[in-house]
Amino acid sequence: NKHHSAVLWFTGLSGSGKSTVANAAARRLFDLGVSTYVLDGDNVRHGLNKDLGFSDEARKENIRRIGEVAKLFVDGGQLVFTAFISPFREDRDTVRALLGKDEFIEVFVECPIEKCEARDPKGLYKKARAGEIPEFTGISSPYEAPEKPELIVNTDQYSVEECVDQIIGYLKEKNML
Ligand code: GGZ
Repeated sequence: NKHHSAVLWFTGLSGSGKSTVANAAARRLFDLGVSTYVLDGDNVRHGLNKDLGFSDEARKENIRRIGEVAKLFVDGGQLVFTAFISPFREDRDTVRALLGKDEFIEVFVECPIEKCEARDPKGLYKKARAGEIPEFTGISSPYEAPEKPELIVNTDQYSVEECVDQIIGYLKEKNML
């Protein structure tokens, strides 16, 4: 079960499917005998980063800390998935620079905002439209799509399992599995 340690850094809008695809990929890798760890809002924003909100500065600090934690996991030999909006290109590039070459794999979880808004699994877009959530990504706070991500998975056109296939395919192609 040799694999190269790295972080697969998912970025995309709320409701684009980052956590869903990351968890499905982790599950598939587990079945292949590869241990992974998924960092997402459930285990980071509710714990380590529960002091942070959603201002630009708070998001920057959120991503900085997640980058540092991801680096620790990578140093420990893990394949780690992170699933955060990470809306700012500069903050993602700072994490990229923190990690070694080939250790940071930026995965753009692409989905049109109209589709994310139609899914609205937590009713947050509805609240944001009603002005009940200030600074909501894609509505009243920016999202800067990656310019040169290592990988793009489109959750509008492909199923979760097809997106996982693309991720596993990438890792195999790079001899990481
Ligand atoms: C965006 C928000 C906001 C605002 C709460 N803007 O769909 P979700 O619920 O589960 O994912 C979103 C999550 C975003 O947290 P991240 O840590 O990924 O964001 S960032 O990387 O920008 O720091 C959403 C919920 O938190 N949420 N308020 N204003 N998403």
